[in-house]
Amino acid sequence: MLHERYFVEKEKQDKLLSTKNVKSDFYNGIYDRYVYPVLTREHIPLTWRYDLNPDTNPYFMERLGINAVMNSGAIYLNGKYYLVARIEGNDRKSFFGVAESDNGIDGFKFWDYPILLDDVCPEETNVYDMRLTQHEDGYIYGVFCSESKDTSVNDLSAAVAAAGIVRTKDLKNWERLDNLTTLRSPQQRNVVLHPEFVDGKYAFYTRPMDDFIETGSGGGVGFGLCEDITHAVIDEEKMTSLRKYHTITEAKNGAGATPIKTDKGWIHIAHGVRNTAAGLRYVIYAFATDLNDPSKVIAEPSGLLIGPRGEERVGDVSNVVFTNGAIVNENNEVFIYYASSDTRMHVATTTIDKLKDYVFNTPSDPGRSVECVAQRCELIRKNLEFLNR
Ligand code: M1P
Repeated sequence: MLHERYFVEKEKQDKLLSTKNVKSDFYNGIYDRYVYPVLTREHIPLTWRYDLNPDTNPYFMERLGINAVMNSGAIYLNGKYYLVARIEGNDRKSFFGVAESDNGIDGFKFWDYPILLDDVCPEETNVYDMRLTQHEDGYIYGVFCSESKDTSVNDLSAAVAAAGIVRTKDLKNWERLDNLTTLRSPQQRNVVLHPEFVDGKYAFYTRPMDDFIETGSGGGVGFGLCEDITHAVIDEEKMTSLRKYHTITEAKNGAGATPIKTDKGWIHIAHGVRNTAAGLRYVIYAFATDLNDPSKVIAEPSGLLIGPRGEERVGDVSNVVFTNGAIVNENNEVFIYYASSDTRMHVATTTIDKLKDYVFNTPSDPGRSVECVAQRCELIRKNLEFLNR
């Protein structure tokens, strides 16, 4: 017999999973925000957390609790919206689970089991933030952060970040490939596989780092090519979207969702980080690269696209929004999935036309207050002229 509390918790969860999402009253003309998160720790199946047998769990306690559901890769397959979520247990270890929805904005439900990766890296302690790429070679690739203890220094919290690579055709059977090696960068995080071959090679957006937290000399989002995805080695990394002084990317930045192909260029939705007296602030920004040379930035709207607002500002790591997945459906609707404060997942929706208009027609950052005011005055002048015509 099941514990009576099981039925209470099950009913609460069923209600949560069947709650219809609604657009919030936020407006900027670029995208819509939604009132409810699409995934939270309360979405995790009870079978993943409780021992349902009253003989071994008479108090119906959570035996393996979940702390957060966040940074999710996203893919659209056969009319369904899939998130490969980063799920963090109470034990601080993250892992991946597939959640599926019919419409991309609500009803996300986890499959019966999380993803059990092949245990090929004995030193690997933690895995997180998978980016999914439907590659033209026919596979779906997942590129994620593979974190290990840094045993070269006498510091218990020192870690090394590398890019792990898996591939699948159905999100069910995953083949683990060698971790990416970047010959010029000691650490990597926020690595994304480009969906098409470039010069006949696999192309990765990288994030060169000297250290686990600090990017050090790493100047921004990098780009490199490799011949063999099963033993991926990148020799040269050139820079794409740069970190810049007194901008949203001053402290660091990193590739986010797999780039979206449009007739005007590849649209990238990435994250930028700056330091504040209250700690690091993570926001989401966008830029475009050349269709024939996806490393070449051709448009970079000024400032942030999505910043943490309201309840999004508070969580395990407050003042953070972070994306590693977006979906474009057959109607050219765009679903940008983002986590807030390393705690829960949200969606913002827009269209390819709006995203192109935003990326290619929003002025870029002139870099100095005086020039920014001049830029704004010019907008005001044209508006007043228009209003008084
Ligand atoms: O805590 C905020 C984010 O920090 C990291 O991003 P970055 O490598 O740019 O510092 C990531 O670990 C990410 O998971 C996390 O959301």
